[in-house]
Amino acid sequence: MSKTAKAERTGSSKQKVSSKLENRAVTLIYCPLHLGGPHAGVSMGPAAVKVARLVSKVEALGFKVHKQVDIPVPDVLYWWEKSGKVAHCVPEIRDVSLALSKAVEAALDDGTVAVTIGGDHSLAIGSIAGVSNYYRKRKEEFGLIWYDAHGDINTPATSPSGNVHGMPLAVSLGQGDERLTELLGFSPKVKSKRCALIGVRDLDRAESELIDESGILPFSMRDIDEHGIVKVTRQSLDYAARGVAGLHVSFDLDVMDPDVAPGVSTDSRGGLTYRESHLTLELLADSELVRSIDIVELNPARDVRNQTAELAVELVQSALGKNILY
Ligand SMILES: [Mn+2]
Repeated sequence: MSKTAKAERTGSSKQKVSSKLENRAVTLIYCPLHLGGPHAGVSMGPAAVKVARLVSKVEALGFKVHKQVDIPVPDVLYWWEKSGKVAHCVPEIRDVSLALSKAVEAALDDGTVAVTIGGDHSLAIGSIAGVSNYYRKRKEEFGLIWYDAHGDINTPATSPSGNVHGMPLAVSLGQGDERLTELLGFSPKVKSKRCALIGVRDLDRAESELIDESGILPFSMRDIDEHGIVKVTRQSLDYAARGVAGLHVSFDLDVMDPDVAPGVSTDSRGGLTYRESHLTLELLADSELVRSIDIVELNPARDVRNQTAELAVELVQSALGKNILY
């Protein structure tokens, strides 16, 4: 491509990311929450992502790192037997969720993109609460795109394990333990008509029914195999992001195939490839609506040479609009 053509396409020969973000700055929020399941290794996720040079990789895109925030998590290891009808560690997860919600809301108030690094997926209860409160104050709507091998839509009544990291989507939709759904004093945090779920392939018995009843738009791996990740991503945007002021991306690394992302707590074969994962986030970035991102379930205790942490950093870059050619 000629230099002129390149400049016309990009507006500037140096530009590497989408241009419409008013303030090209991010707030990096580290939330080593491990109480949503029995996989304590997720508490090392933020440390592994720091080792993988998250800050400099984000700065290399031309973003300023406005602030880095560490969310305190109780330094305890719980061991529990599987038991039905009871959600584990709810008071502790509620406290962490409250602190995280404030940090995410403040990041958005500051005009920055809020990037939360986990930690297990129960942290999305807090991040989405913060996002929701931000748009609520402004009387604006937001959309949610949730990437996961699992449904994360269990309630204490349906969960076979009682692990809260299997419940955060349900909580955000207003279903489940009231101590969590009523965080910040309102519920639901997101409307089901503004939610898409991408990559599911491993559902508990009741979950497919819950998904069906919920009104969210789900795409299984079979849908992605049959129609391709581009079509699935565009349909998700059409459903969740039409007319919204911003988009929250909740990315569980277990949506990827374990061959590519081995360092997760609950891996499941047959997931997204390396390129599908990047491409779907690049397409979201093209919408220029991404204002907040969770990267969760990174478990360095199960990783190989920190490759999943490095991948997590690359995925943040794609979600922030890193382009390969221009
Ligand atoms: Mn999940």
